Amino acid sequence: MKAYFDDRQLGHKPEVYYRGGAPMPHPEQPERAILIRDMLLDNGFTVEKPKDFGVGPIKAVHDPDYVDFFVDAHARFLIDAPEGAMGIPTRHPGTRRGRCPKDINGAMGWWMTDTSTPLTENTYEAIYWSAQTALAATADVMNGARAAYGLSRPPGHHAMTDCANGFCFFNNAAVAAHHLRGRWGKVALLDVDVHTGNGSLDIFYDRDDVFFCSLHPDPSVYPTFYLGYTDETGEGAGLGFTRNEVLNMGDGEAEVLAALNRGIAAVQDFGAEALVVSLGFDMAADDPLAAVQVYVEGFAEMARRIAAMGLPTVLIQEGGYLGPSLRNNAEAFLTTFRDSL
Ligand code: SP5
Ligand code: ZN
Repeated sequence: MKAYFDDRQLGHKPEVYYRGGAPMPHPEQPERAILIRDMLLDNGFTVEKPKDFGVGPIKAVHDPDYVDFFVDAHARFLIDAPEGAMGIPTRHPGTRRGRCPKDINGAMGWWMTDTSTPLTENTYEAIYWSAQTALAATADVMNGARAAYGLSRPPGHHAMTDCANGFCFFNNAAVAAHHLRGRWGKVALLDVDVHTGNGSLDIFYDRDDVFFCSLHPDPSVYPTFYLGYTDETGEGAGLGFTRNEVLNMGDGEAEVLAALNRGIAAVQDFGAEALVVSLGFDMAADDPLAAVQVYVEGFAEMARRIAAMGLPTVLIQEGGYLGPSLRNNAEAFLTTFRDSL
């Protein structure tokens, strides 16, 4: 199983975001990716740079104007902001009626729904190559590899077709899932990051060709807030093709693995021919954003069960923050997955 990563993904450098009304150190740091990349190399993985698949596959799941906005957004923001400042919106439209203004502060609020996706000098380059990394892993699987891992960073699963949130800009896993449709008719996206894959849910909500299942605690308690409830099962042609496996805060491995089994069964009932996994390690008990309690052996067991599905599989990195066990958990999941193929 090959892995993909590009150093340009390190260029996004968020410092703070606002939580509970206060600026907090931003957990989504470039060191996360360095730590996982070094672990991969120490374990004999080949880590390749992605080739450039262009902006087309990104615009296949995102509003083209949303994608283009990021190209020069930080440069435009700096015209009237102090040198080195991060672009964080403070005003939001609250509706899609209306228009995106030319004013950069208005435009930031149009395309972002929270303060956790600050624009920094090289944010566009980082999110572009994060998506290319996902596409390289996807292409590898489309070309016949049983599985591939995209060390995407910044993460993607909170990003919707036209708005950034939850540390996410381009929805790497959604780009991958849609791209897989170029070879397979039925694709599943299984999201085991501890947070709701609200962006992925939204992108595929009315589609019957990509089945989406996310595991996460009650969204009203652990704040994805707006999406991820059990009764959200899709709409229109997509009715029955979305599934939320809702956990409780503090759940242990038994509950998480039981939810995973239900998710796997649902993916199999759908008849998936290929699989994308939104792979967060923030289910860890000691993650800085901890909400449930998975330990190193739990991650290995998740890997075994997902690998045992026997599907062509693209693993896309999502969350998982700089806690004491991040490296061990990533190592347990990825080496066990590789050794189970
Ligand atoms: C990709 C990803 O993992 N995005 C995460 C977005 C998380 N936003 C919610 C953070 C709420 C944190 N509550 C934390 C309690 C820490 N003690
Ligand atoms: Zn997460």
